[in-house]
Amino acid sequence: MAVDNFYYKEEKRKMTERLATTVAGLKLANPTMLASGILGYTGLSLKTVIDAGAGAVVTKSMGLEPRTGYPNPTVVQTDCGLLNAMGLPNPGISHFKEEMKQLKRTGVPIILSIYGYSLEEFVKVAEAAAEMGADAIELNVSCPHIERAGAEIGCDSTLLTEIVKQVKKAINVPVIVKLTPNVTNIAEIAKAAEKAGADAITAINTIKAMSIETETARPLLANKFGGLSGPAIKPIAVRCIYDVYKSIDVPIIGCGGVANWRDAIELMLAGASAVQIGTAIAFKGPEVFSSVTAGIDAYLNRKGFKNLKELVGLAHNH
Ligand code: RRO
Repeated sequence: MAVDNFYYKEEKRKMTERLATTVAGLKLANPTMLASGILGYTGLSLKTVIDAGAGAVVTKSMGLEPRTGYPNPTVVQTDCGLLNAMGLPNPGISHFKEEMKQLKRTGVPIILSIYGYSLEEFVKVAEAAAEMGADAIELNVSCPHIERAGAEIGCDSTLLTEIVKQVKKAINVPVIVKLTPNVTNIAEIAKAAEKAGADAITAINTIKAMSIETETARPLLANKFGGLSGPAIKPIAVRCIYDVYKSIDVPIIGCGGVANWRDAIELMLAGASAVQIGTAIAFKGPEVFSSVTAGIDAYLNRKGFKNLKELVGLAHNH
C-alpha cells in the first residue's frame, strides 16, 4: 500500500512537472486556456471552466461602454464548425470588477480580453483591466465582423503598433495580441506586434464566413457575415502558428479548432506554447479541458518528453 502510494505520488509529481508552463510571465498548471467569447461573461461561468481544469481563462472581450451586440440569430451551426456574429455583447469593463474579485481567489491566471474604438479607448480599458487585477490582457484586434474595432486594426501593422506601444506604456501586466488569419501575411503582423512590445501572440481569431438558407435565399446570420470557428479552421490555425513561429521570439498561444489532445499537440508542434479551447466546449462541455490535458500528458510520457518546451515547434525540424 505504502509502495503504491509512493508510485502514485511520484507519477503525479512527474505529471505536474511535465504539464506546467510559463507563457508571457503567466504560470500555468497546464497549457489549456479558455478562449475568449465562450463562457467568459461572468465570474460564475469562468469559475466553472477553472474548476474543470483550465490552466488559464480569457474573458469575453470588454470595452469602455456596455454593448448589446447584434440581433438574433447570432450563432449558426454549419457542418464543419460554428459561425457567429455576436457583435461584441458585453457589460462594459467596469462591471467586471466584482467578478474579478471572486476569480482572483482561484489563483488561476485571469486574462481580460479588451477592445476599443480608438487608441485612447484601448488605453483606458487596458488601465481599468490592470487596475482590477487582470493577470494579463489580450488585445482583441481581430474580430472579423466589427467595424473600426476589430480586424481592421489587426490588418494594419502601423495602427496595431501604435496601440500595442501605448497600452504597454500605460500598464504593467503582460499584453497578448490576438491576431486575425484574414490577412495576406500574418507573420509580418505578428512581428510588428512583437516589435511594439507584445509579450505573446494569440493565433488565431475566427475566419470571416457566411451561410445562406437555400429555401428562402436569406443569409442565416442577422449580421449576414460572421466568424467561423471549430474543426474547419484548425488547419488554418496550424499554418498561421507555423508561419508566426518563424518570425517571432515571444510565445504563441494557439487557438482554432482544438477539441482533443491530438489537436492541441498539433498546434504545439507548429509552435504554440499553450492552446485555447472555445467551440469544443459547446459540443463536449467544460470536461474537454481535463480530457485534453490528460491526453497531452500521456503523449509526453509515451514520447519521453520531460516537459512541454521540448515539444513546442518540433515540426520546424522537418
Ligand atoms: O463578439 C463577436 O461577435 C466576436 C468577436 Br468580439 C470575436 O473576436 N470573434 C468572433 O468570432 N466573434
